[in-house]
Parts: sequence; structure tokens; C-alpha cells
Amino acid sequence: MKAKAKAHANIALIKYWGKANEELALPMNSSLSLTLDAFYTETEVEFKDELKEDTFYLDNELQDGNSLKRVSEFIDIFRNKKQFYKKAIVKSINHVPTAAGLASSASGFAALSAATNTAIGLNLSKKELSKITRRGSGSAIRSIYGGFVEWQMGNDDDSSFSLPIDDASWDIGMVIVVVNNKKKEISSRLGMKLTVETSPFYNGWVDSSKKDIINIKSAIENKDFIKMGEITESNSLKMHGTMLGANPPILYWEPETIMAMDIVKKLRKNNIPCYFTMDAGPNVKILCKLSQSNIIKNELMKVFDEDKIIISGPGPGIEIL
Ligand code: 2P0
Repeated sequence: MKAKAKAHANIALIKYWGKANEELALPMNSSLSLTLDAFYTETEVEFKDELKEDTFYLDNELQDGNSLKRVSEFIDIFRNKKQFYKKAIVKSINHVPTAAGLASSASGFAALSAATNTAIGLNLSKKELSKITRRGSGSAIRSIYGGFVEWQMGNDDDSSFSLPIDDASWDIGMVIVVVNNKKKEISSRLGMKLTVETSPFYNGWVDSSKKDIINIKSAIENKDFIKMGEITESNSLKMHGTMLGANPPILYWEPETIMAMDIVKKLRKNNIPCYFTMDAGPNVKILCKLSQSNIIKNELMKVFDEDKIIISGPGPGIEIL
């Protein structure tokens, strides 16, 4: 009745930004990510007879309110499936380099999902587990696997799952520039809902993402780094474009975000292929060849402090510890 699991964060190259069904967390488009080895969550779940309520510690701090509710309702999906109704104690630790501020619901819900699956004795396959994980947090579905992972959008609970595309063992890396680690003012959940409901650019974003995912999968299959990077950068800019069209408009960038983007463009002019992508925040993730990550870091260090620059290689999928 007790298990501990580890899951790594992932960064989307083709983004997920909007739900077609809120209750089941079905997305408006398929997405594709790279799992990273530098950021991970370890979570222990134990079901106990004597517990009256679920108990959740995040980074050794007892949680209540919405944070506890989300975890508890997520475990309910497993309890209902198994028809087993004991309460659980959950202890979760995010392993993120100091000051990174990249603690992620993706690694968090993927680790919780893997540990709960084993502790409750369901032993679901990764494919089945991915479907449940999606309902904790959409992006968590892609942290079930390592390397490049696709979340196939599907059109119902059964057809929306993730699958591994490629192990990314061909000199792939990311350099993360931590612009700031404050909690964002507009959560992803709210930001994407506002965008779907109000942005006149939203349909254009969805249509173009559907093309991007086909093209990036072919680039990955051909190990065509430049094509993969160009699609990644363009897809991220289009996602931020559709957000700018929302009412009220959403802009997650800060001046340093654009400074990092400019450094990436300058590196490319100097024949270092690398491409930026930004999520629901100002931090910049630079897709690069892992073997060139130190060259990129050195260039960034002319503007950013060293402790704000993190190099990561591809990471693995969920593991039971
Ligand atoms: C992604 N993001 O594909 C996109 C790009 C942020 C920008 O998935 O509501 O925390 O829990 O499904 O997964 C962040 O959204 O949202 C996200 P919910 P989630 O990585």
C-alpha cells in the first residue's frame, strides 16, 4: 500500500494551450515535448487504515486548500477504478536547481500518478496511466515517457494519451535561462481558457499547430535538428501571439526574455544552431545540441548570472524507486 516514484519535467516543442473538454482535460491540439533530466519530482504515496483524510506534504510543507484538493481528487480517480477507498499520505519533493523557479505540475502529477498506481495495486500500463495523468495536469501526460513524447489529442477519455517518439539520444539538449522565479499572475489553466474563449487568433493557432506536429515528427525521424528547431521556435511564438489576442491580453514575457531571444539569434548568425521556446512565464528554454550547450551558456553569461543558466540533457520517463 506504499510506493515511491520519480518523474522528470518536460518542455513542449509543440505547445498545448487550450482544452476542448475541461472535465476530461482533452486538448484542442496534439503536442510534443522533450523530457529533461535536470528537473524532477519524487513522490511517495501510502494508503493507511487510520487516516481520516488525505494528507499532502509538498517540499516538507503540509498543504491545504486547493493544493490538497487537486491531489485528493486526482487520487479519487484511482480509488474509484480500484473500488478501494482508504485515504493516503502523499509526500512530494521537487528537485529543481536553486532559484530555477521551474517547479512543474508536469513532473509532479506524473510522479503522483506512477506512485499511486503502484501503491493501490492497479498496475496499469503506461498508456492507461497516461490517460489518468492527463486529468491531474495536461502537460503531465508527456512526463510518463522519456525523450521526445507526443500527446495525441484524441476525442474522448480513451483516445487522448501519450506515447514515446524518440529517445533523443542524438546530441539534444536544452539551456534554460531563468528570467525570474516569481509565481505567475495568470495560471496556465486560466490563461488558456481566456485565450480559447476570447482570442480571434485562436483558430489560426490550432490549425497551424496541427501542421507543425506533423512536420516536427518528420524532422525528428530524420534527425533534422535545424528543421526541428525552426518549427519549435515558430510554434512558441504563435502560441504567445494567440495569447496577445485574448481579452484581457496575456503577455508572459519580460525585457530579459527578449534579451535572451536576441542572444539565440546572434548565436545562430555565428553558426551555432539553437532555438528558443517560452511557456506560460518569462523563462527562455533554448533547444540546442548538448555538445554546444557550454558555448551557449558562455554567451548568455555576458548578460545573465551563471546561477540563472541551467543545462539539461534529455531525461527518462517515470520510474518506481
Ligand atoms: C505545454 N503549457 O504544452 C504548455 C505550453 C504551458 C505553455 O501545459 O490546466 O499546467 O493543468 O492542463 O499542463 C501548462 O499547462 O495546464 C502547459 P492544465 P498545464 O507545456
